[in-house]
Amino acid sequence: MKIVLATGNKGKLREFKQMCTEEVVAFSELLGEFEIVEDGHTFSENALIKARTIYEKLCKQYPQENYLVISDDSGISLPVLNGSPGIYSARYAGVGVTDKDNLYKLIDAVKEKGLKYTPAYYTAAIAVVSKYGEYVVHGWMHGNVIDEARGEKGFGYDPMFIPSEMKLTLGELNDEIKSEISHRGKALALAKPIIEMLQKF
Ligand code: ITT
Repeated sequence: MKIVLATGNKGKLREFKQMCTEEVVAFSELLGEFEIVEDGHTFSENALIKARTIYEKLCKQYPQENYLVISDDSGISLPVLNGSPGIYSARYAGVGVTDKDNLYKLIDAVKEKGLKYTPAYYTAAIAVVSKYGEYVVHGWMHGNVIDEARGEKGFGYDPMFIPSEMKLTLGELNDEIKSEISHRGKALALAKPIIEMLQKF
């Protein structure tokens, strides 16, 4: 059974490839690159939309193969902003913007509140779709966001996020440390037994 990642986000791909012991390929290697309309109202709805879309296209294009598709819908939420940007994290500064545009818009929002730092959390919903069924699991990482960007590691909002019990931002910590505590790492730990079970059928 081939494992395919239904994401076009290079930061997520790098983290999944580092966390998965088995071989995983990006959907673009098999289907080319294209956008998926994420019009769900929750992280889990959007994760399922992405995994189903890729699974259906793979079945059509490679009917002889047996695929298991994994997707990730994630984002950062600030209680001081009533949970924003949440499921809109990728388009916080608009459609077709860069990670840096989103990052600096959130830094500006923190500054506008007159805050140096404020609580925040990341959420990840991971969907697993195969011919044996559909599953969704979640993981969270809590911490604080600060009013500046520090470090070049990670991706997205990482340079402004300091995980609980830590002093450095995720922009300053390496991928191995992030994976142990991250929303994505926690969700993937829950998804792994499901993936193993589906591979045994
Ligand atoms: P795919 O849908 O192709 O997977 P995407 O970037 O559009 O890629 P999402 O819709 O799930 O993915 O949006 C997630 C956004 O939330 C992402 O663009 C980042 O800005 C942010 N994000 C999620 N996880 C993050 C992490 O671990 N570190 C930093 N930012 C993260």
